[in-house]
Amino acid sequence: MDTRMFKVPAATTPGEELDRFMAGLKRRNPGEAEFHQAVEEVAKDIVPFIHNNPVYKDAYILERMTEPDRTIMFRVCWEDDQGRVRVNRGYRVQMNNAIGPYKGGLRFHPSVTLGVLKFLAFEQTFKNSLTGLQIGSGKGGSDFNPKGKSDREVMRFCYSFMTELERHIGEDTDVPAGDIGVGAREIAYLFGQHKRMSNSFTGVLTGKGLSFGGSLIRMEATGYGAVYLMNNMLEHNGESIEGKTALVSGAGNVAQYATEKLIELGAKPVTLSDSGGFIHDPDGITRERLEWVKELKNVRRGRISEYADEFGCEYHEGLRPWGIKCDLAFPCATQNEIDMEDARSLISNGCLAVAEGANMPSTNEAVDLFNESKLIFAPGKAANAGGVAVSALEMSQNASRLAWEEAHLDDQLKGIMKEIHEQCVQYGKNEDGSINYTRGANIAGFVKVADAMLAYGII
Ligand code: NDP
Ligand code: 2IT
Repeated sequence: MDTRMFKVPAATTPGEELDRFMAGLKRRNPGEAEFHQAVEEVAKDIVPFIHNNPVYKDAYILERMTEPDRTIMFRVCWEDDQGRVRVNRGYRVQMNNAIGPYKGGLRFHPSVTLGVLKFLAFEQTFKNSLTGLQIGSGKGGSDFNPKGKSDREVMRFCYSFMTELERHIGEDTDVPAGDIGVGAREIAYLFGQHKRMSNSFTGVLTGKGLSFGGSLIRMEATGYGAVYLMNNMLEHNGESIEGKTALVSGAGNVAQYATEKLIELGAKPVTLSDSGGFIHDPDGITRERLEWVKELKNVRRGRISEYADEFGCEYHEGLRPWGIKCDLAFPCATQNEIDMEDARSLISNGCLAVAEGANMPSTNEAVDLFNESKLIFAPGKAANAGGVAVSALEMSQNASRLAWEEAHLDDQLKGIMKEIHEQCVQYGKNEDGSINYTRGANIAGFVKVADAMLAYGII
């Protein structure tokens, strides 16, 4: 790339520098709204920070961090059960490997575009840095929709997807994992095809089944980690999780295990959702009902509306849960599921704290509103880092061909989330003593990667 594209005239204020930086980014990445949004959320904190730390500014670190090391796009052909030829698009964005091999999930969802994956890969840079482990950042996936497909169709798609991806990944190069639409079933098909093609059994994917190199706690890690971080934030404010009413959105991997940990810690989760709407169970989702949801979503692959039929509670079609009165909120479905209006209702209903289990579930306007209010807000890059952290622990176990015990892994996860909380406090303290976790996570995540990039020279 011609670095002159990044040259900006000397600016006087961080505000002007931010405007110029964002104008350049939008010009170079037209039409990628989610990527613009994710970068802007970070740049709002980083541009003023590097204004005061010119060593990063002079080396164009933020400009380099927003340009992926490489993006790979490829055709994925497969045959459906009717014998028809189907064509999807596959991607892998290898964002930044300054502090470790590229690491991040694969998303299979019809809404996947290059811009969506660039936003996710960019978030991953900061998140992975915050874990304190040796993992760089990446993200990939496809516009393939697993919904309504048979197991064999999903298998054929995964084989075809991996047939191209295999040459680009490796345990020391790039280690994909799951995300929306990619769970235990898909990872197993992908790993099986990689093993066959490469004639090697390595930790090239995480989130694997326990019988072929998977780690205990990985399945639970994102949801549990979000609740651990919430616990850290509440304790920091002299509060606790016990007895709190919680809204959870989503009904997939992250939502299920956030709900499980909330129940275990004595909170009362009252909602779950999917793309059809949300259920409201005012007495609290019990362990038994949660087990039913796991079977519904992971085995039968049904809709959350069936919960309302089964247990006789309300189902709100086409709506999101944020209007229900609560103490805590855990958005665990997808990006931009909390807008200004949702943020306003959470605040005016007295919600104490929000921890983002999903990636970028709040719009930038909603994030600003949360941070200007008394509500305690943890961005996804801090709150959902437990998943990728345990993925890194899976990589360590694979490299040493050992399997660690559940209690040991859970302790490590708790320790990592506590450490993330401390980094946010260190870099995000406001003058009145409150914590801006968004700024804390952005700056702490940035510094580690930026220092490595500076050390390498101009790469
Ligand atoms: P799953 O596929 O297991 O579940 C996703 C859930 O979100 C489903 O209930 C799904 O409903 C809902 N959802 C997905 N897309 C939309 C949409 N466009 N509108 C409304 N609802 C939607 O994914 P995960 O639980 O793994 O991921 C959830 C979020 O957490 C994502 O943002 C992901 O990036 C993030 N995350 C995941 C990690 C992991 O380890 N899995 C780690 C860190 C973050 P439906 O079935 O109707 O589509
Ligand atoms: O967004 C994420 O952090 C994930 N989907 C998990 C990535 C991973 O490599 O475990």
